[in-house]
Amino acid sequence: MTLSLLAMIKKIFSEEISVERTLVLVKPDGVQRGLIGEVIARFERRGLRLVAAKFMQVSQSLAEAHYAEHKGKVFYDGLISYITSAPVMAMVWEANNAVAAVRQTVGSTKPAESAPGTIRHDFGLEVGRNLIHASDKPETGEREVALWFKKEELVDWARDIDKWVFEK
Ligand code: IDP
Ligand code: MG
Repeated sequence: MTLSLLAMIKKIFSEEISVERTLVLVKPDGVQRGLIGEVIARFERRGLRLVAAKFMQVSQSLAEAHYAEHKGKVFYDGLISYITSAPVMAMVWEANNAVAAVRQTVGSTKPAESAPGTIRHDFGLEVGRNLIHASDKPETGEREVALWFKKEELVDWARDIDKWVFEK
């Protein structure tokens, strides 16, 4: 009891690090253009740990639930038809502060404004064909992972190299 309280206090005051899970989708354009492997390679070599993956056709209801925050916007209908137009590769990646790290590797929403070296910059030109989705906040990551994957599809595992990727 005392020990776990101590551990909690230590965690709150000593570090900003938190293990996060983030949802990544290779969108239909990324799949059609043969970029699934490229996207996976970038997250793998950065050190993130894969927790789940499935190749799937997105239903209308899943698309609407996923993009609920954009309902009513001018691009909403186009966005729903884009994401349901062909299969996607849905994945969950995990790391300390994974959400921000993955968004950084993905690049800005508009490929034309994304930094060189990011996925959206290196493979895209237009916002309506920006190849990839990544959760934007830790809370969004939790919500989206739960929306796209059942609990039993998420694999809890450790890698032998984790100590060479994560300091703590
Ligand atoms: P994000 O994917 O970087 O989080 P959001 O603002 O959440 O960006 O928008 C969700 C998705 O909606 C974008 O990735 C893009 O596919 C699409 N989108 C956003 N803004 C526009 C737009 O102005 N025109 C067309 N599509 C858009
Ligand atoms: Mg978003």
